[in-house]
Amino acid sequence: MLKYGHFLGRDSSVIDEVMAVYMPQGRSYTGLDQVEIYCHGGRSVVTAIQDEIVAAGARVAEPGEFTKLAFLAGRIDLTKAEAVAEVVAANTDTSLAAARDHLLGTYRNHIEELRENLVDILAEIEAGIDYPEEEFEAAEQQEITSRLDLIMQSVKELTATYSGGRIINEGYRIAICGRPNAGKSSLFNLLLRQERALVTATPGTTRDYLSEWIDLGGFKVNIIDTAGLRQGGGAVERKGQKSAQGIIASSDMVLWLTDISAGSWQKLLQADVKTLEGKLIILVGNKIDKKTRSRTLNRKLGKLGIVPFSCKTKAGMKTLKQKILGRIQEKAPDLTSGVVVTSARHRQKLRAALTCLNVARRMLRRNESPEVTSFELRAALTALDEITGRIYNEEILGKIFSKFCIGK
Ligand SMILES: Nc1nc2c(ncn2[C@@H]2O[C@H](COP(=O)(O)OP(=O)(O)OP(=O)(O)O)[C@@H](O)[C@H]2O)c(=O)[nH]1
Ligand SMILES: [Mg+2]
Repeated sequence: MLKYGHFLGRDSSVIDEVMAVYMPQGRSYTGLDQVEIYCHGGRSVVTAIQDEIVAAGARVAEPGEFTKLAFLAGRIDLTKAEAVAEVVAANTDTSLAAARDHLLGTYRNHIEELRENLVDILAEIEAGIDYPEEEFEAAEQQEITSRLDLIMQSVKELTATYSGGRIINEGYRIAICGRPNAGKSSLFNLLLRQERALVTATPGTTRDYLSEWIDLGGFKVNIIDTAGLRQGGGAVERKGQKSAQGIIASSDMVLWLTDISAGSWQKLLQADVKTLEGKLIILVGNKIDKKTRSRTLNRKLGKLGIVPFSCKTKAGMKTLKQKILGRIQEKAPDLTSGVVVTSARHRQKLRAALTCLNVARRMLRRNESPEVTSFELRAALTALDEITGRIYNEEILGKIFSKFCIGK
């Protein structure tokens, strides 16, 4: 029952007009007896009420403590607890959708199913240890191996979703690169819809890189404006170029800008592209507005896979955005299945499980040492249980919940 009343201080003065609710043990978020007080939202009123409560003997909760209590009370598993933090941190539609699926338990159920299948196999192997006179027949061994294969396949597939899951959680990194004066900072500002980077006609304007976040079609994208790459330049510019190389290496995609109004741009581009081998690149032919007879040029650029573009007139913006989005979507996971690994911690545990399963499978195939097989299967089981929190220790919990904000 939600009650209305006044919150009184120690000196009986009214601090605020509030509503309060009592949730009994077992029927609250934490699973414990819980009271919630709804006051006005101002900073000083909240602090005043908090001070009174603390003076009466309470203490302020640590980051994530409410969710940690819910986990310890067995109300939610670790994947759901972590999903709470993901939901709070989600700042695009896709990251929210992934977090919500984790919260709803589809992901947990998938891991639990793998676990159950693993437990079944383990039981049969351990029965073999206890009754060594009943050796596995070839057919039986074959059957267990193929069941193990299915589990391993699932673990592999799940681990593979992380490359897309990481995009959802940490964002997609796009470096804007090219020769000096190509218009990189102009494009950066356009994508950001804000005059963030300095734009001048002098080549070598950008030295230090600039990094900002944008939402592109529901994806969290980190765009980085870099120093133009060329031979020479002063010491500062050279340092900027060095950092640009590092940014290219760590980015998921490179937007390579070329000033197609400059002479011999094609030759330069050919040489530049060679240095980017192995990277996902989108070539942008900037300053198309400076060219007359742009139709023939457009066709030529199209043949070379270059997006005709102008920062000045914004021509080509739609095509460019669609092209970028298409590339992101190729990598992004299908969220409808709800089983996407977005956490580096989970991926690490899945990899650990896979390593153990590999050893176990080898032993099983050779019909060797059921003790070792069982040991490895148990280790794999532990790794899965550490994802859901069937097995945990204070260190794991500390790491997970310290990332939460206070009050969650
Ligand atoms: N006509 C025309 N000029 C452009 C276009 N894009 C950029 N410019 C001009 O080109 C010059 C360089 O633009 P910037 O955005 O500073 O180029 P940058 O690649 O960041 O240059 P650095 O930081 O020096 O490497 C500026 O004078 C811009 O106004 C375009 O599409 N058309
Ligand atoms: Mg610049």
